[in-house]
Amino acid sequence: MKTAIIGLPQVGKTSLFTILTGVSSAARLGATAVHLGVARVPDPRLEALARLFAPPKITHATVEYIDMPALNRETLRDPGYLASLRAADAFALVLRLFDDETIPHLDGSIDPARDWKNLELELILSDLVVIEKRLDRLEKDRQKIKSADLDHEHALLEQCKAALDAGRPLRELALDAEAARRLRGFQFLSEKPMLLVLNLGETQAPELHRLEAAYRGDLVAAHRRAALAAVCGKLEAEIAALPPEEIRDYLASYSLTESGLLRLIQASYSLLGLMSCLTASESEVRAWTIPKHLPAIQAAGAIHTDFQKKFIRAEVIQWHELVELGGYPQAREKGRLRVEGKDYIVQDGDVLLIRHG
Ligand SMILES: Nc1nc2c(ncn2[C@@H]2O[C@H](COP(=O)(O)OP(=O)(O)OP(=O)(O)O)[C@@H](O)[C@H]2O)c(=O)[nH]1
Ligand SMILES: [Mg+2]
Repeated sequence: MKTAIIGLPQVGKTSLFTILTGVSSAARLGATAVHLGVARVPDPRLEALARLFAPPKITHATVEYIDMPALNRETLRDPGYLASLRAADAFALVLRLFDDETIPHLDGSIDPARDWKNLELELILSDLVVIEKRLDRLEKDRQKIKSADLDHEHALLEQCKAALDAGRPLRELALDAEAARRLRGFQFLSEKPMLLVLNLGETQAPELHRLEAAYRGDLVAAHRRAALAAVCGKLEAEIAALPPEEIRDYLASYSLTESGLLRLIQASYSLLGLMSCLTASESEVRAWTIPKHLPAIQAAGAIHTDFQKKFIRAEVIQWHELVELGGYPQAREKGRLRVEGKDYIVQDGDVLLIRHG
Protein backbone atom coordinates (compact mmCIF):
# COMPACT_ATOMS: atom_id res chain seq x y z
CA MET A 1 0.00 0.00 0.00
CA LYS A 2 1.59 3.22 -1.16
CA THR A 3 0.59 6.75 -0.27
CA ALA A 4 1.97 9.52 -2.46
CA ILE A 5 2.73 12.79 -0.68
CA ILE A 6 1.63 15.58 -2.98
CA GLY A 7 1.05 19.32 -2.82
CA LEU A 8 2.10 22.78 -3.92
CA PRO A 9 5.79 23.80 -3.88
CA GLN A 10 7.44 24.42 -0.50
CA VAL A 11 4.60 23.31 1.72
CA GLY A 12 6.61 20.74 3.68
CA LYS A 13 6.14 17.53 1.65
CA THR A 14 9.74 16.40 1.89
CA SER A 15 9.98 17.41 5.56
CA LEU A 16 6.93 15.28 6.28
CA PHE A 17 8.27 12.38 4.23
CA THR A 18 11.56 12.52 6.13
CA ILE A 19 9.88 12.49 9.53
CA LEU A 20 7.57 9.64 8.54
CA THR A 21 10.16 7.39 6.98
CA GLY A 22 13.48 8.51 8.41
CA VAL A 23 14.80 8.66 4.82
CA SER A 24 16.94 11.76 4.65
CA SER A 25 16.42 14.24 1.87
CA ALA A 26 19.68 16.15 2.30
CA ALA A 27 21.23 14.53 -0.74
CA ARG A 28 18.36 15.35 -3.01
CA LEU A 29 17.54 19.02 -2.60
CA GLY A 30 16.04 20.24 -5.85
CA ALA A 31 15.76 16.69 -7.08
CA THR A 32 12.87 16.07 -9.43
CA ALA A 33 12.72 12.32 -9.01
CA VAL A 34 10.16 10.65 -6.79
CA HIS A 35 11.40 8.96 -3.64
CA LEU A 36 10.08 5.94 -1.77
CA GLY A 37 10.31 5.26 1.96
CA VAL A 38 8.71 2.99 4.51
CA ALA A 39 7.14 4.18 7.76
CA ARG A 40 6.69 1.90 10.75
CA VAL A 41 3.19 2.24 12.10
CA PRO A 42 3.73 3.15 15.77
CA ASP A 43 1.75 0.70 17.87
CA PRO A 44 1.51 0.76 21.69
CA ARG A 45 -0.20 -2.67 21.53
CA LEU A 46 3.01 -4.25 20.23
CA GLU A 47 4.97 -2.72 23.08
CA ALA A 48 2.55 -4.05 25.67
CA LEU A 49 2.68 -7.55 24.14
CA ALA A 50 6.46 -7.36 23.94
CA ARG A 51 6.65 -6.71 27.69
CA LEU A 52 4.67 -9.90 28.21
CA PHE A 53 6.53 -12.18 25.80
CA ALA A 54 9.99 -10.54 25.79
CA PRO A 55 10.69 -11.72 22.23
CA PRO A 56 13.99 -10.97 20.47
CA LYS A 57 12.02 -9.54 17.54
CA ILE A 58 9.22 -6.95 17.29
CA THR A 59 7.82 -6.29 13.82
CA HIS A 60 5.62 -3.27 13.15
CA ALA A 61 3.14 -2.85 10.33
CA THR A 62 4.43 -0.52 7.64
CA VAL A 63 3.03 2.03 5.21
CA GLU A 64 4.97 3.14 2.15
CA TYR A 65 5.16 6.82 1.30
CA ILE A 66 6.35 8.40 -1.93
CA ASP A 67 7.76 11.92 -1.82
CA MET A 68 6.67 13.70 -5.00
CA PRO A 69 7.95 16.94 -6.52
CA ALA A 70 5.35 19.72 -6.43
CA LEU A 71 2.21 19.02 -8.42
CA ASN A 72 1.23 21.36 -11.22
CA ARG A 73 0.14 21.31 -14.84
CA GLU A 74 3.74 20.84 -16.05
CA THR A 75 4.69 17.97 -13.75
CA LEU A 76 1.38 16.27 -14.57
CA ARG A 77 2.51 16.09 -18.21
CA ASP A 78 5.67 14.20 -17.25
CA PRO A 79 4.99 10.51 -17.96
CA GLY A 80 7.27 9.33 -15.15
CA TYR A 81 5.63 11.64 -12.64
CA LEU A 82 2.16 10.58 -13.76
CA ALA A 83 3.08 6.90 -13.57
CA SER A 84 4.20 7.29 -9.93
CA LEU A 85 0.98 9.08 -9.06
CA ARG A 86 -1.15 6.46 -10.79
CA ALA A 87 0.60 3.62 -8.98
CA ALA A 88 -0.25 5.13 -5.57
CA ASP A 89 -3.16 3.71 -3.57
CA ALA A 90 -3.90 7.03 -1.89
CA PHE A 91 -2.71 10.62 -1.70
CA ALA A 92 -1.57 12.61 1.29
CA LEU A 93 -2.02 16.21 0.20
CA VAL A 94 0.07 18.59 2.30
CA LEU A 95 -1.62 21.93 2.84
CA ARG A 96 0.35 24.77 4.30
CA LEU A 97 -0.97 26.50 7.37
CA PHE A 98 2.38 27.65 8.75
CA ASP A 99 3.26 31.27 8.32
CA ASP A 100 6.83 32.08 7.33
CA GLU A 101 7.77 35.22 5.46
CA THR A 102 11.03 33.69 4.27
CA ILE A 103 9.12 31.00 2.36
CA PRO A 104 6.79 32.69 -0.10
CA HIS A 105 3.50 30.94 -0.84
CA LEU A 106 2.82 30.18 -4.50
CA ASP A 107 -0.48 32.08 -4.42
CA GLY A 108 0.61 34.78 -2.03
CA SER A 109 -1.44 33.86 1.02
CA ILE A 110 -2.28 30.99 3.38
CA ASP A 111 -5.56 29.40 2.32
CA PRO A 112 -5.80 25.58 2.54
CA ALA A 113 -9.32 25.42 1.07
CA ARG A 114 -8.23 27.31 -2.05
CA ASP A 115 -5.05 25.24 -2.36
CA TRP A 116 -6.99 21.98 -2.19
CA LYS A 117 -9.49 23.22 -4.77
CA ASN A 118 -6.73 24.26 -7.18
CA LEU A 119 -4.84 20.99 -6.88
CA GLU A 120 -8.03 18.98 -7.16
CA LEU A 121 -8.81 20.84 -10.38
CA GLU A 122 -5.49 19.69 -11.85
CA LEU A 123 -6.30 16.07 -10.94
CA ILE A 124 -9.73 16.45 -12.50
CA LEU A 125 -8.38 17.96 -15.73
CA SER A 126 -5.78 15.22 -16.02
CA ASP A 127 -8.50 12.55 -15.66
CA LEU A 128 -10.73 14.31 -18.18
CA VAL A 129 -8.03 14.07 -20.85
CA VAL A 130 -7.81 10.30 -20.31
CA ILE A 131 -11.58 9.86 -20.30
CA GLU A 132 -12.15 11.87 -23.47
CA LYS A 133 -9.54 9.87 -25.36
CA ARG A 134 -11.01 6.61 -24.16
CA LEU A 135 -14.56 7.69 -25.02
CA ASP A 136 -13.47 8.58 -28.57
CA ARG A 137 -11.91 5.16 -28.95
CA LEU A 138 -14.98 3.44 -27.50
CA GLU A 139 -17.35 5.20 -29.84
CA LYS A 140 -15.40 3.96 -32.85
CA ASP A 141 -15.22 0.42 -31.46
CA ARG A 142 -18.92 0.32 -30.63
CA GLN A 143 -19.76 1.10 -34.25
CA LYS A 144 -17.80 -1.97 -35.34
CA ILE A 145 -18.68 -4.48 -32.61
CA LYS A 146 -21.72 -4.98 -30.40
CA SER A 147 -20.55 -5.81 -26.90
CA ALA A 148 -22.24 -5.48 -23.52
CA ASP A 149 -18.82 -4.97 -21.98
CA LEU A 150 -18.07 -1.94 -24.16
CA ASP A 151 -21.54 -0.57 -23.42
CA HIS A 152 -20.94 -0.83 -19.66
CA GLU A 153 -17.61 0.87 -19.94
CA HIS A 154 -19.11 3.60 -22.09
CA ALA A 155 -21.92 4.27 -19.60
CA LEU A 156 -19.50 4.33 -16.68
CA LEU A 157 -17.11 6.73 -18.39
CA GLU A 158 -19.98 9.02 -19.39
CA GLN A 159 -21.03 9.08 -15.72
CA CYS A 160 -17.45 9.89 -14.72
CA LYS A 161 -17.13 12.60 -17.34
CA ALA A 162 -20.33 14.26 -16.12
CA ALA A 163 -18.97 14.30 -12.55
CA LEU A 164 -15.61 15.72 -13.64
CA ASP A 165 -17.28 18.34 -15.86
CA ALA A 166 -19.19 19.43 -12.76
CA GLY A 167 -15.90 19.73 -10.85
CA ARG A 168 -16.44 16.62 -8.74
CA PRO A 169 -13.56 14.20 -8.19
CA LEU A 170 -14.24 10.54 -9.03
CA ARG A 171 -13.61 9.37 -5.45
CA GLU A 172 -16.99 10.87 -4.57
CA LEU A 173 -19.03 8.71 -6.96
CA ALA A 174 -21.09 6.04 -5.23
CA LEU A 175 -20.48 3.01 -7.46
CA ASP A 176 -21.30 -0.66 -7.11
CA ALA A 177 -18.40 -3.07 -6.58
CA GLU A 178 -18.18 -4.06 -10.25
CA ALA A 179 -18.07 -0.46 -11.52
CA ALA A 180 -15.59 0.52 -8.80
CA ARG A 181 -13.31 -2.36 -9.81
CA ARG A 182 -13.55 -1.37 -13.46
CA LEU A 183 -12.76 2.24 -12.60
CA ARG A 184 -9.73 1.31 -10.52
CA GLY A 185 -8.23 -0.27 -13.63
CA PHE A 186 -7.89 3.24 -15.10
CA GLN A 187 -5.91 4.50 -12.08
CA PHE A 188 -7.63 7.87 -12.26
CA LEU A 189 -5.99 10.49 -10.07
CA SER A 190 -9.16 12.06 -8.70
CA GLU A 191 -10.43 8.58 -7.75
CA LYS A 192 -7.79 7.93 -5.09
CA PRO A 193 -8.67 8.33 -1.41
CA MET A 194 -7.42 11.69 -0.15
CA LEU A 195 -5.83 12.48 3.18
CA LEU A 196 -5.40 16.20 3.71
CA VAL A 197 -2.42 16.94 5.92
CA LEU A 198 -2.51 20.38 7.47
CA ASN A 199 1.03 21.52 8.18
CA LEU A 200 0.90 23.86 11.18
CA GLY A 201 3.52 26.28 12.38
CA GLU A 202 5.02 25.93 15.86
CA THR A 203 3.02 28.84 17.21
CA GLN A 204 -0.18 27.08 16.10
CA ALA A 205 0.76 23.81 17.81
CA PRO A 206 -1.14 24.45 21.06
CA GLU A 207 -4.27 24.86 18.92
CA LEU A 208 -3.70 21.71 16.91
CA HIS A 209 -6.79 19.82 18.02
CA ARG A 210 -9.10 22.80 17.64
CA LEU A 211 -7.75 23.60 14.16
CA GLU A 212 -7.92 19.97 13.11
CA ALA A 213 -11.58 19.70 14.15
CA ALA A 214 -12.50 23.01 12.53
CA TYR A 215 -10.85 22.23 9.21
CA ARG A 216 -12.20 18.70 9.25
CA GLY A 217 -15.70 20.14 9.51
CA ASP A 218 -15.10 22.78 6.84
CA LEU A 219 -13.10 20.79 4.32
CA VAL A 220 -13.78 17.07 4.41
CA ALA A 221 -16.97 16.36 6.36
CA ALA A 222 -19.12 16.58 3.24
CA HIS A 223 -16.81 14.51 1.05
CA ARG A 224 -16.56 10.77 0.55
CA ARG A 225 -13.24 8.98 0.95
CA ALA A 226 -11.43 12.05 2.24
CA ALA A 227 -9.89 12.53 5.69
CA LEU A 228 -7.85 15.19 7.42
CA ALA A 229 -5.03 15.18 9.95
CA ALA A 230 -3.08 18.12 11.34
CA VAL A 231 0.60 17.93 12.18
CA CYS A 232 3.27 20.41 13.08
CA GLY A 233 6.11 19.41 10.76
CA LYS A 234 8.82 21.51 12.42
CA LEU A 235 7.95 20.19 15.86
CA GLU A 236 7.79 16.57 14.70
CA ALA A 237 11.25 16.93 13.17
CA GLU A 238 12.57 18.16 16.51
CA ILE A 239 10.85 15.33 18.39
CA ALA A 240 12.42 12.80 16.05
CA ALA A 241 15.86 13.96 17.20
CA LEU A 242 15.08 13.82 20.95
CA PRO A 243 15.84 10.97 23.34
CA PRO A 244 12.53 9.16 24.13
CA GLU A 245 12.44 10.23 27.80
CA GLU A 246 12.39 13.93 26.82
CA ILE A 247 9.61 13.73 24.26
CA ARG A 248 6.69 13.92 26.72
CA ASP A 249 7.95 17.11 28.38
CA TYR A 250 8.74 18.66 25.05
CA LEU A 251 5.22 17.94 23.74
CA ALA A 252 3.74 19.24 26.98
CA SER A 253 5.48 22.57 26.44
CA TYR A 254 3.22 22.92 23.38
CA SER A 255 0.16 21.61 25.29
CA LEU A 256 0.28 18.36 23.29
CA THR A 257 0.07 14.84 24.68
CA GLU A 258 1.26 12.80 21.73
CA SER A 259 3.18 13.02 18.50
CA GLY A 260 0.97 13.77 15.51
CA LEU A 261 2.60 11.08 13.41
CA LEU A 262 0.66 8.31 15.08
CA ARG A 263 -2.63 9.99 14.18
CA LEU A 264 -1.44 10.75 10.69
CA ILE A 265 -0.29 7.22 9.93
CA GLN A 266 -3.46 5.83 11.47
CA ALA A 267 -5.52 8.19 9.31
CA SER A 268 -3.79 6.95 6.12
CA TYR A 269 -4.25 3.42 7.35
CA SER A 270 -7.95 3.77 7.97
CA LEU A 271 -8.56 5.74 4.77
CA LEU A 272 -7.09 2.81 2.86
CA GLY A 273 -9.53 0.51 4.67
CA LEU A 274 -6.72 -1.20 6.57
CA MET A 275 -6.27 -2.41 10.13
CA SER A 276 -3.86 -4.65 12.04
CA CYS A 277 -4.16 -8.02 13.61
CA LEU A 278 -1.36 -9.31 15.81
CA THR A 279 0.62 -12.44 16.48
CA ALA A 280 2.55 -12.86 19.71
CA SER A 281 4.92 -15.49 21.01
CA GLU A 282 8.29 -15.79 22.76
CA SER A 283 10.01 -15.60 19.37
CA GLU A 284 8.22 -12.62 17.79
CA VAL A 285 5.53 -10.03 18.41
CA ARG A 286 4.20 -8.74 15.14
CA ALA A 287 1.49 -6.58 13.55
CA TRP A 288 -0.01 -7.63 10.22
CA THR A 289 -1.70 -5.25 7.85
CA ILE A 290 -5.03 -6.56 6.61
CA PRO A 291 -8.14 -5.00 5.04
CA LYS A 292 -11.12 -4.42 7.32
CA HIS A 293 -13.85 -7.10 7.29
CA LEU A 294 -11.44 -9.92 6.46
CA PRO A 295 -12.41 -13.54 7.31
CA ALA A 296 -9.98 -15.45 9.55
CA ILE A 297 -8.89 -17.83 6.80
CA GLN A 298 -7.69 -14.93 4.64
CA ALA A 299 -5.99 -13.24 7.58
CA ALA A 300 -4.19 -16.55 8.11
CA GLY A 301 -3.09 -16.33 4.47
CA ALA A 302 -1.65 -12.85 5.07
CA ILE A 303 0.53 -14.36 7.80
CA HIS A 304 1.59 -17.41 5.79
CA THR A 305 0.13 -18.90 2.58
CA ASP A 306 0.38 -22.39 4.12
CA PHE A 307 -1.77 -21.26 7.07
CA GLN A 308 -4.56 -20.47 4.62
CA LYS A 309 -4.25 -23.72 2.68
CA LYS A 310 -4.14 -25.90 5.79
CA PHE A 311 -6.32 -23.74 8.03
CA ILE A 312 -8.16 -25.65 10.78
CA ARG A 313 -9.22 -22.93 13.19
CA ALA A 314 -8.04 -19.72 14.83
CA GLU A 315 -7.75 -19.03 18.53
CA VAL A 316 -8.49 -15.38 19.13
CA ILE A 317 -8.22 -12.87 21.96
CA GLN A 318 -8.08 -9.07 22.06
CA TRP A 319 -4.55 -7.88 22.83
CA HIS A 320 -5.40 -6.07 26.08
CA GLU A 321 -7.14 -9.14 27.51
CA LEU A 322 -4.10 -11.25 26.75
CA VAL A 323 -1.88 -8.67 28.45
CA GLU A 324 -4.20 -8.39 31.47
CA LEU A 325 -4.50 -12.15 31.91
CA GLY A 326 -0.75 -12.64 31.60
CA GLY A 327 -0.45 -15.19 28.77
CA TYR A 328 -2.16 -17.89 26.69
CA PRO A 329 -2.41 -20.57 29.43
CA GLN A 330 -4.21 -18.17 31.77
CA ALA A 331 -6.45 -16.96 28.92
CA ARG A 332 -7.30 -20.52 27.94
CA GLU A 333 -8.03 -21.46 31.55
CA LYS A 334 -10.41 -18.51 31.93
CA GLY A 335 -12.11 -19.40 28.65
CA ARG A 336 -11.10 -16.09 27.07
CA LEU A 337 -9.14 -17.58 24.20
CA ARG A 338 -12.00 -18.06 21.74
CA VAL A 339 -12.01 -20.75 19.08
CA GLU A 340 -13.15 -19.31 15.75
CA GLY A 341 -13.72 -20.85 12.33
CA LYS A 342 -12.61 -19.72 8.89
CA ASP A 343 -15.47 -17.21 8.43
CA TYR A 344 -14.81 -15.26 11.64
CA ILE A 345 -14.34 -11.57 10.76
CA VAL A 346 -11.05 -10.46 12.30
CA GLN A 347 -11.19 -7.34 14.50
CA ASP A 348 -8.59 -4.62 14.87
CA GLY A 349 -6.26 -5.62 17.72
CA ASP A 350 -7.10 -9.33 17.66
CA VAL A 351 -4.21 -11.61 18.59
CA LEU A 352 -4.41 -14.74 16.44
CA LEU A 353 -3.12 -18.25 17.01
CA ILE A 354 -3.66 -20.10 13.75
CA ARG A 355 -4.11 -23.86 14.05
CA HIS A 356 -3.23 -25.57 10.79
CA GLY A 357 -2.59 -29.04 9.44
N1 LIG B 1 8.24 27.61 9.42
C1 LIG B 1 8.04 26.40 8.92
N2 LIG B 1 8.75 26.04 7.84
C2 LIG B 1 8.54 24.82 7.33
C3 LIG B 1 7.61 23.91 7.87
N3 LIG B 1 7.61 22.78 7.13
C4 LIG B 1 8.51 22.99 6.16
N4 LIG B 1 9.08 24.22 6.28
C5 LIG B 1 10.12 24.82 5.43
O1 LIG B 1 9.62 24.97 4.13
C6 LIG B 1 10.64 24.73 3.18
C7 LIG B 1 10.19 23.65 2.25
O2 LIG B 1 10.10 22.43 2.92
P1 LIG B 1 10.08 21.06 2.14
O3 LIG B 1 9.76 20.00 3.10
O4 LIG B 1 11.29 20.90 1.30
O5 LIG B 1 8.83 21.35 1.19
P2 LIG B 1 8.41 20.60 -0.13
O6 LIG B 1 6.94 20.69 -0.18
O7 LIG B 1 9.01 19.24 -0.19
O8 LIG B 1 9.05 21.53 -1.25
P3 LIG B 1 9.26 21.18 -2.80
O9 LIG B 1 9.58 19.73 -2.91
O10 LIG B 1 10.38 22.05 -3.21
O11 LIG B 1 7.99 21.53 -3.47
C8 LIG B 1 11.87 24.33 3.97
O12 LIG B 1 12.69 25.46 4.09
C9 LIG B 1 11.31 23.90 5.31
O13 LIG B 1 12.23 24.10 6.36
C10 LIG B 1 6.89 24.34 9.03
O14 LIG B 1 6.06 23.60 9.58
N5 LIG B 1 7.15 25.58 9.51
MG1 LIG C 1 10.12 18.24 -1.71
